[in-house]
Order: sequence, then C-alpha cells, then structure tokens
Amino acid sequence: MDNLREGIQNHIIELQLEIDNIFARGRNSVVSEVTVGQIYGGMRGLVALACNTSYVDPYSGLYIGKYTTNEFSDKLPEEIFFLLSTGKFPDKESLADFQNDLNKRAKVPQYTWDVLRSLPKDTHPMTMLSLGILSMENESVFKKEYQKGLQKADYWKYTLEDAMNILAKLPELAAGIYRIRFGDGNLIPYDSNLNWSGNLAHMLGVNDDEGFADLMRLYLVLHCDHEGGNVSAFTSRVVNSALSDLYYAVSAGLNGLAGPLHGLANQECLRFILKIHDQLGADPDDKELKKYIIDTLDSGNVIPGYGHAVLRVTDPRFTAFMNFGNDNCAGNHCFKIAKKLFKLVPDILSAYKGGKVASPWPNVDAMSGSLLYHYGLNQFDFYTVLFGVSRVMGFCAQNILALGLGQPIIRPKSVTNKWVIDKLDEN
Ligand code: FCX
Repeated sequence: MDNLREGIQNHIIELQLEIDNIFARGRNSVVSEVTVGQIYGGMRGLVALACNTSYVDPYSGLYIGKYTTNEFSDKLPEEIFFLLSTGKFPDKESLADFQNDLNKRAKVPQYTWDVLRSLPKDTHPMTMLSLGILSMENESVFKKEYQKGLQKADYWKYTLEDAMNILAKLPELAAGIYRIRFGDGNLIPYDSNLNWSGNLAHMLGVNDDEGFADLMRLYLVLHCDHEGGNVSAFTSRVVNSALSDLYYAVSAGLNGLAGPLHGLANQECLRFILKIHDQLGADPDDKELKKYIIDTLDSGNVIPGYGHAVLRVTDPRFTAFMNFGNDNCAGNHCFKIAKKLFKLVPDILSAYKGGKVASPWPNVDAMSGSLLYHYGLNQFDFYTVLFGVSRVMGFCAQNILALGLGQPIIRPKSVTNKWVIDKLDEN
C-alpha cells in the first residue's frame, strides 16, 4: 500500500497548504454565526467543522473529493477509499497493490468469533458489528506505537495501519455475523480472487448472481461517507480526537449509525414497504396508498426514507439505486411499491402540517432495501450492517486526514439557559 500512503501524505501536504493560506487571511475572521435556534436544535446548519473527504450540496447531493455521485457510482469501494483519503482515484497498479494488501489482512481472529457466538441469539447485527470491531482493539498498531512514544506527525501513519486492518476484515466479519445470526453458523471461506465487495457478496452465501455482487459493490460505494457532521462520522471523529484508536472510534461511529433516525432507517423503509404489501397488496392504487401515507403521518410516525438534514432535492444515491432497480429488478413488487411511494410521498410531505418538513424528497434509504430483498437478502435487521461496512471507509479516511493535519481534541462549548438569557439581555 505504498502508493496509498504516499497519496495520503501528498494530500495532507496540499490540505495543510490550503489551511495555512486560510489562516493567513485571518485566523479570527468570522465566517459563521450561531442562532439560539441552532443551540437548542441539534446545531442544525451550524458551520463549525472542516471535512475534506466529502461534501453534501443541498441541491446536487454527495461529492467525494471533487466527484459527483454520478461520477463515482460505477467504481469499486477500494477506489472510493483511495479517493476519500487521497483526493484522487488510484491508477491500476495502486489499486492492485491496495487490494493485495487487504487480502493479506483479511482474516478475522478466532477470539472475535468466540465473542460473537457467545451473544444471545437475538442480538442485533449492528451490536455484533460494533462489538466485533471493538473486540479486536488490542491489535491496534497505533496504540502500541503511542505507548512507545509516537511523534504527533506520525499519528496518521499508524492510524492508516489500523484502518487497513479493520477495512480488510470487514467483509469476513459482516458476512460471518449474517451467517451466525441468520444462517446455520457455518462461515464461507474468504476468496482472495474476489475483490472487497465481491467477497462480501460471496461470503454472505445468499445469492451467486452477478447482479447481487454488483448491488453489493454499488451499496458499499454509495454509503461510504456523508461529510463530517452526521451522527456517526462526527461521533467517530470526536472519539478519535481524544487519541482513542481507530477500533474505539469506528465502533463508536457504528453505535451512532445504529439509530432509527440515521442508519437504521433503511431497515425501517423495507419494513414500511412490506407492511404496505401485506395490507394493500402488491399493486396498491394511488388513492389507497395516499391514504396509507397520510394515516401513517397522522398517527405520529415518520415516512422512513424521506427527509434529510442537509439535502433539499432527491438524493442522487436514491436515483442511482432506482436506476439499478430499473435495469435489474423492474418487476419486483417491493421495488414497484418503493417507486410508487416516490411518486406520492414528496407532494404529501410538502403539504403536511404547513410544510414543516424541510425536505420532502427521498434519501438513500428509500430504495436500497427493496433491491437487497429482491436478491434474497431478506433479513432486514442486517441492512444497517452493510451501511456500516461502507461507512467505515469514511470514518477511517476522515480520522486519518484529521490526524495528518494535526487537528486537536474536539471540545465545543456548551452553555446554560441562564447564559443564553443573559446574552439576549445584553443585546
Ligand atoms: N416523515 C414525517 N415527518 C418528517 C419526516 C418524514 N420523513 N422528515 C421530517 N419530518 C418532520 C420532523 O419529524 C420534524 O417534526 P417535529 O418538528 O414535529 O419534530 C419536522 O419534519 C422538521 O424536521 P426536518 O428539519 O425536516 O428534518 P430533521 O433535519 O430534523 O431530520 C431526518 C432529518 C432524516 C431525521 C428526518 O427527515 C426523518 O426522521 N426522516 C425519516 C427517517 C429517515 O429516513 N432517516 C434517514 C436519514 C439519512 F439518510 C441518514 O442519515 O441515514
């Protein structure tokens, strides 16, 4: 992985130069301000973080580096990790070198399987993923080097080692979780002739179809990163900023991803679609489906897969999945219901309660579950694990770059109500 390491080193130098130029223009310049609403409203829209792996434009969606979703959605996850952490796609040789390195590190230790097999049978697969990674923390190269007395400038290099070891093991770990939790518990061996996503598809053992392997590739590409302020990425960065190693940081990020307003929403989406299928049949007409959506809202529930904290248009990742579905499973009932929802939900949400929903458009989760279901991956409790496998690439890249740039421990200031009242009185 020499080329990857060199690419990251060069990227850190480029980013540091940009930051030096920004600082030269005024370290104390004010570029953003905070309202009372933001202090009490989850800091929504507050600009207080820099993240150079990806950017979400409210109107054109996710960019990885300078590339739009359309420009990177045909790539391999390995190429995406390279892009996230170096700002550039790898050439052929660098890609092969990176993939060989992953192959060498792919084996999950036996003690991790022992931990996972000892859990109650109905443990959520996200708990298993988070715990599986945490169980390997003792392997952290960063931790060992830090204890020996590591220079700050080298933090990122050993965090990259940890990232490689974690990323390499994710396909085997995730597939093993699926087989322990939902299958007969027998693990399918890793195949070093397959790439990262191909191996995951193979070791799950649910479908040998090429379409399924391609869906895994697309899924792992589209979920890789979404800026620095979302719950999971931010959590992972905060934890790593205390120099807790990447095993702690990745596990923590995954715990955030496991929430129903974040990564778990994709399993909720499919549950919603299957409920519609059960109650209204495979081909509900628009009128009855509209009523079902409105009844869901009136009973105080959200429509899963719709809305977003940043996006104000249809998520291009949703569109990429819809295009995949049109090409590969246009006749599938769940896919057809997901498409019908896309036709009806935005108008209903726009008009709902005086337009209080900031974005009535679908996010990435509204379509992905139907496609997985089509290929026989019908254990939807597992879907967030796939999201997690992909998102770990973003956690790793963000943390490596932040350490490379010497970013300090994260510690925003909180205030009491009294402080806010006094401040308002002053103004
Ligand atoms: N259905 C019903 N109501 C919705 C809604 C939806 N899909 N989306 C937003 N709203 C409501 C909110 O619940 C909130 O109501 P409240 O004032 O009574 O609390 C109001 O609209 C304003 O929220 P808004 O500013 O639009 O959205 P937020 O930034 O607060 O939250 C999420 C964004 C994504 C959490 C919200 O739209 C939601 O709950 N969506 C459904 C769950 C979902 O799809 N999550 C996946 C998100 C994403 F892809 C990810 O991070 O993984």
